[in-house]
Amino acid sequence: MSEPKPTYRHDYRPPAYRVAHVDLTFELDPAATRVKASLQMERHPECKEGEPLRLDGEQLILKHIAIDGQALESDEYTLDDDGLSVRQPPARFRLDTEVEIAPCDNTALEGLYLSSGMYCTQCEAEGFRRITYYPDRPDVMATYSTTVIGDKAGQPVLLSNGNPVKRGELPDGRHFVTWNDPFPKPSYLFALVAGDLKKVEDRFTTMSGREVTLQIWVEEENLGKTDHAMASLKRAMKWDEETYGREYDLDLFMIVAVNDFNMGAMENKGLNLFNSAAVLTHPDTATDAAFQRVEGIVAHEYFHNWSGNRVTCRDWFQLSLKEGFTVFRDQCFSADVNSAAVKRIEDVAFFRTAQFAEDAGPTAHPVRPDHYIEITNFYTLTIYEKGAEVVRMLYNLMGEEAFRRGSDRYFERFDGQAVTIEDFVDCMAEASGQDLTQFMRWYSQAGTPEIDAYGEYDYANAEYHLTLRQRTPATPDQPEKAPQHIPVRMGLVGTKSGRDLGLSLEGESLGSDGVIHLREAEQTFVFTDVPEAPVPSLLRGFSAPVQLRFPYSREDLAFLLANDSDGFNRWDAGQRLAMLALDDLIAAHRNGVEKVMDPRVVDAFRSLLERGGDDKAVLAEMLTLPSEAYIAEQQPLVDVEAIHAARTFVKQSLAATLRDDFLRLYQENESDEPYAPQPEQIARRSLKNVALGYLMAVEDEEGVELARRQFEADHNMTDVRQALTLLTHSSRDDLAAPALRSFGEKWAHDSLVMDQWFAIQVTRPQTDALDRVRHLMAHPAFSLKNPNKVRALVGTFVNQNRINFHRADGEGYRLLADVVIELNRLNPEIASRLVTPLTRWQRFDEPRQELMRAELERIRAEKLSPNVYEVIEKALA
Ligand code: B3K
Ligand code: ZN
Repeated sequence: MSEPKPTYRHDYRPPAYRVAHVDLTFELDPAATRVKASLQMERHPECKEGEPLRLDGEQLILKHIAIDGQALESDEYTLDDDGLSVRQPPARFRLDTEVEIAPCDNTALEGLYLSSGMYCTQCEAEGFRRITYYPDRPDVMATYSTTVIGDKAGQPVLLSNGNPVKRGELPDGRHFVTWNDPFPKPSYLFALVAGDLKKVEDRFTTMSGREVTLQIWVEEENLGKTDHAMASLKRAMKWDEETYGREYDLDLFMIVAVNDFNMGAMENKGLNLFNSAAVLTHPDTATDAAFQRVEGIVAHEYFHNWSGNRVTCRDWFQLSLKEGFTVFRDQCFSADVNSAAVKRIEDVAFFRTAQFAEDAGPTAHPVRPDHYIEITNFYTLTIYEKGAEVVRMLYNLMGEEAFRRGSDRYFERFDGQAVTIEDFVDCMAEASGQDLTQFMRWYSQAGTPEIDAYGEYDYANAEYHLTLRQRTPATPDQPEKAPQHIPVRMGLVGTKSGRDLGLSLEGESLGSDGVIHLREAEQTFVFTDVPEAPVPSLLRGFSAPVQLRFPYSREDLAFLLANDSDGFNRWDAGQRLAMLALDDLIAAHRNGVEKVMDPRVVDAFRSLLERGGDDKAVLAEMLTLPSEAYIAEQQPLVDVEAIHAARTFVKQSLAATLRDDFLRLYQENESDEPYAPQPEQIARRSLKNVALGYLMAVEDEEGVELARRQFEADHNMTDVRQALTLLTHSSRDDLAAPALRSFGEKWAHDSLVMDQWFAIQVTRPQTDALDRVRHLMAHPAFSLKNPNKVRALVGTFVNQNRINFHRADGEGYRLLADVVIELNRLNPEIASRLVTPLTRWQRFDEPRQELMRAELERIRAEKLSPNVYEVIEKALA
């Protein structure tokens, strides 16, 4: 394989030829599907005559090519590995091609492939070129008419985008359906599904009174697992009408559940394809977290119909235009229909762990990258989650009403077009009258800005002086950074009153939202009329995606944890307080000194447990210690063992001291009412299960008995999974082994539950975890070809079992490299994602660095896909 070449954003040129309309015909066959494409094309008026026509195409066998009905001579076009060029097409013409493809050999799961015997497609970003020759780029938008021909017995259901317009019988037991999609779309939104599927149907009346049919298509045995997705879809449709004024546009909206899928789901026009894990739920098989994830993903894909499909991206560098905005939209939706404070806490906890790590590692890139080798590698936390944080900052800068005006403007002005991030931000600037020039740096500069803050109370003048200094560390390709425009939402909490003091900045009231704007490298803000000494509450609600440090004392943090009016910052104060104690314990562990628990942390937790009145869901979050991954992210050099030991010590100390409180909490939140995925129930279950986690941390007889009983009671998957996890992660193998066995037998038929069974076992802290991974990889329910299995078993182990993945003997690294090497051949997209933990080698001690690099080198020696090649080269640069 020759070295893959990067694509640069600055090389963008508009397409020379446009496609007005496409007619597709598929004659399905596992090994030899025939695809006929008829493209109505025309040369762009600004393009010169004689400009060659370039079409993308990969792994296609060309059977026929004609222009305006005239077969092309072999000297009129050239074929190569990535496509074909037609020498001198006319200004306006019809191009007909026929190709053969082999869905049964497609293990990359891009293009047309088979999943559990069913035909399905994944075209974003560049999968359509594996289906037919086409200008496979998002700025070519066409209407589609698609005829699918299949076997009546094997594929009774034949689906594509839009509305079905014709169906009929064919000889030899075959039949066909023709679908028409009247909305011009880029090729990445094309979809086809054919198989033996059953549907659940519902209806939705849009705000203008149109009736839309909603269908969820699944394998027969999953018919009982669609209620929640359907209810979520209807909620999302309503929410988008109310919040953004956006209504659905076709008469039919379909969701299909697919077992083999590279990511969560895909927003194909009118025909969303979903990883079955992202759509199927049942109280017996899915946890509360899974119910909430399904709701969020269903909404996300639905919201794309406007933010992505009606208005799409000009090129893939603009990916965050649709993804950042749509994640922001789904986050707001979930916040509105569940506990808003908990949603924010969960999102930020994840963001600060995973996106911060990405931003600090060798694959760091801006929200709008400048170049890529393989675009599939850029479906990242930076494009999605940081992109969403950037949109959230715009929302907060502008306020709800101006933001809505800006989004209306964006959708109206660019409907049916493929546009850029500037187009979006321009609409926001026009709607708000704000100058967003400096703000645009959020899209171009990689790396997480670090703010060092300090404050002083001037008693004599009743002033508080707050100085903020920002700096963004160097990232690959970007040694120098300019200051960002950072909105810092804040309050000053009076130490006497425990209340927010009014904020006047140099005499002027800061208004109710309390946002200060940091634009310079260093700025001092002087607050006047501050009647008492305050503790500053900074970056409320995580108002910007930055790392903020302030020299809080533990007393300050305990004070904020008790008094801050901002729920998010109360939680954050607790996390900071725990972090200070953890830092001491990590040092003690490294120095071989006896560990002593900080009583201030115990007191703070005790107050939380005793004060009552808190939202249960938020309380559960406040009682949860920072994860090992987050703690690691905060350390200059990661000492995996010290982190594990310190965190375990804190958990056990809290459990031992506050045992009775946790027991009471557990009992108070037990319930046998029938399961419902409702916020109050979810809150109660999470609080009860957090309490059980503490009780099991010390493994006293009563805690163990509660876990055993909770498992046996078999009330719902949330409770069963937590009980089984705690037993499996405890020293009580006498109880864990039979529980795992009976669970595994009971659910052997349910692939999604078996994924959980894998994940529970491979997160065990005991030293046998790695052997279990190797052992389970031979289990009949495991397959390297199924991305969910790979994620559940290998992904969970390498990302969530840090102590065992980072074993000093390097066996964890070896296991990962072995899997990546195999997957590089089978499914490059999954392989390059899975390898991530190895790319973070700089963060560890010398011996581990060497072991990790050696595995990266071993991978590099293989014949690599562009996906894995790009990541490995960056990691070893
Ligand atoms: N747009 C898809 C992601 C496609 C990834 C392709 N490798 C799902 C989503 O963000 O909604
Ligand atoms: Zn998306």
